[in-house]
Amino acid sequence: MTKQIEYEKITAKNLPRESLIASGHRACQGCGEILAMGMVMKAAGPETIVANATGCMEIVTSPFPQTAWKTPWIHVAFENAAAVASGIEAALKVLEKKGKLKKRPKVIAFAGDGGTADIGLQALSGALERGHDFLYVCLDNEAYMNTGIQRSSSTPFGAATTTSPAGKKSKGQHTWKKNVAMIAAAHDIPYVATASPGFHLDLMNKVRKALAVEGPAYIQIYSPCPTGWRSKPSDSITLAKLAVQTGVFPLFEVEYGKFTLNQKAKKLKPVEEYLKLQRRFRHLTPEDVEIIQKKVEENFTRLKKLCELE
Ligand SMILES: Cc1ncc(C[n+]2csc(CCOP(=O)(O)OP(=O)(O)O)c2C)c(N)n1
Ligand SMILES: [Mg+2]
Repeated sequence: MTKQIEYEKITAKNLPRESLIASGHRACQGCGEILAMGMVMKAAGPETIVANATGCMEIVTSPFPQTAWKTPWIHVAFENAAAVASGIEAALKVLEKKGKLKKRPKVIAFAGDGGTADIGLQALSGALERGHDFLYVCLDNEAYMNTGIQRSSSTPFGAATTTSPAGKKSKGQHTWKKNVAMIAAAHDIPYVATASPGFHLDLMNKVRKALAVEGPAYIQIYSPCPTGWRSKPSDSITLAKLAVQTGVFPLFEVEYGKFTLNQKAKKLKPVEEYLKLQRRFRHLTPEDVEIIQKKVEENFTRLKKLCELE
């Protein structure tokens, strides 16, 4: 039998009110990352130490000499959020052993998809394997947005970015999105999940579960980026829902190795509904859309099998 994670559940009635990231930060209108990060912090609460890799979120929340952070926060290099979080966690355990801490604070590492799927993957794998008690959150806006919309290995097939441009000889990104949540799950850690700010209660309860387990947890959060995706800022939440409903970014969790699908398994909406709201995909032909549709369905079927739904 799978172990049950005991945690304090968040419902619409007891939503945490305290915002731990102050308004006045420099995030773009409709930014999914800042929205998601705010939700994570509300669920985590003030007794939390944050290590934040270079990327949009570090830049927009800490323009010198100001900070939007109300918790202890450290800016770390592009590649080492997981390594720094490991060090903080190890130091906290020493202080606890020496009786110098009443209660051990939670440790959260935030990094973008570039900082996670590309340059920080080795540090992430090491931290998961060593078993540190921390939560790693990947804010996945599917490109290197901070430095000017360059493709990452988390950029989806067909998306135009500045380094995978669409034109006569190119259809944009020609590789499929790397699935880092599955890579994290392969480390056999206590908790892995995907989440979307379009489903805020699901997201916040996943954070609660991730912080309730002893050992490493990983959450990949889908984060719409109007600037990089060339979508309307007012469509960000619609996109955050459509990505899930079309199966492009399915919601699932892995608790002590057991996979669960966190959305209706029956009928997916056509991917076209999702693609057409973003100008990064506007060059795609109906044939290209069909290729993406097929791949999404294949991936979803594979996930349902892991969740023992097929
Ligand atoms: C070693 C190193 N290489 C490159 C950079 C430049 N750099 C800073 S942030 C960034 C992209 C961040 O992308 P991502 O992690 O996806 O976060 P986002 O900005 O999209 O939130 C790059 C390339 C750096 N800071 N350090
Ligand atoms: Mg990114």
